[in-house]
Amino acid sequence: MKKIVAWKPLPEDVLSYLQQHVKVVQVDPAQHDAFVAALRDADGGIGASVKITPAMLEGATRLKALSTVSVGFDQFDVADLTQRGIVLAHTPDVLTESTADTVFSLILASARRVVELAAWVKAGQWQHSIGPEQFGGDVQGKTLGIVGLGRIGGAVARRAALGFNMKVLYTNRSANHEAEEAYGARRVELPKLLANADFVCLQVPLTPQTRHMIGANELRAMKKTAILINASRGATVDEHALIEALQNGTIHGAGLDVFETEPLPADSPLLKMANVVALPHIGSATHETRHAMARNAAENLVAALDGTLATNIVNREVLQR
Ligand code: 8YV
Repeated sequence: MKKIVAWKPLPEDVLSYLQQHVKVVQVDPAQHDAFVAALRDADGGIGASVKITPAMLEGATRLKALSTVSVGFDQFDVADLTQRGIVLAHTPDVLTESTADTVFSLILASARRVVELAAWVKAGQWQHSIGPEQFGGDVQGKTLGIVGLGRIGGAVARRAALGFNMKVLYTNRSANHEAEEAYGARRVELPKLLANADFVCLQVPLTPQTRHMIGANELRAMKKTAILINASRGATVDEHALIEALQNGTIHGAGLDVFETEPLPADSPLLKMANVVALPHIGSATHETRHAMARNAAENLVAALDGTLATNIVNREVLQR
C-alpha cells in the first residue's frame, strides 16, 4: 500500500476514504523535522496553509503527488515540483461560490459600515435615530472593478450585475466572453479600472507578477471614495502603501480577508481604522465548502497516485515527461 502524509486535519469520512486506498501518516507541520522526515518516506501528501520549500523535499525521492486543500498554490514552488516529477493538485471550483460570498460580504460590510456600526450598537451608543455620521455609501448601481476575472471573479461579477445592478469592469490576461455576455462586464486596462471603479476587487493568484501589483501609485489612481476589496492573497497589495492611503484619505476604505502576514499581527495599524473591515482569511471557510475541498483534495491525491488524475492539476507538464 502506498503511504501519504497529511499535514492538515481532515474530516473523518475523508480520512477513512483515504485509508481505503493508502496508508495515512498524520503529522503536525509545526514539528518541522518530523514533517520533513515523513515526506521523505511517503509517496504522496495532502495539506494546506504551510509553505513547502524545495529544501523540505530534498531526498523525498518516492514522492509522486502533493494535493493542496486550496485553490491557491503559492505555498509551493511549482517549477521545483515539476523538476522533481511531483504532480501538484488543487481544488478549484468547489470553493468558488463561498469565496464569492465572502467577497460580497466585504463589499457590503465596508460600504454600509456594518462591522463598525454593529460594534457601536453593542457598545450602547445607539441613543437617538441615526444621522449622516452613521450613513454609508450605496453598493447597488455602483461600478465594481474586478482585477482578474477567473472562476471566483466571475461568480463575484454575477452577484454584482444580476443581484446588485452594478456595472462591472475587469482586467484579465484574456477576455472572459461569458462574463461579458451574461453580466455586461467590460474588459479595460488597469488604469481605467482604477480610475472608474467604486470598489476595486482583487481576484488574482499570487505570483511574482502580481506581488504588490497594487502599490502607492495604483492607490493614488483610485477614486478618493473607492473601497479596496482583497480576498485573494495579502501580498498582491503593498500593505504599507495601503495603510498610508487609508490614513491619508487617498482611498475611502478597505475590506480585507487576507494580509501580507497571517495571522495579522495584533499591532497592525489596520486594526485601529474604522474604515477597514478585517476578516481572518475566511474566503472558503464554510462547513460545506471546507468539507468539499478536503474530499476533492483526497480524491485528487488518490487519482494522482493511480496515474488517473485528469483535472485539478497545477503542473500538467509533469505528466508529459
Ligand atoms: C485557504 C484559500 O487558505 O483555497 C485557497 O486558496 O485561500 C483557502 O481556501 C485554505 O488553504 C483552505 O485550507
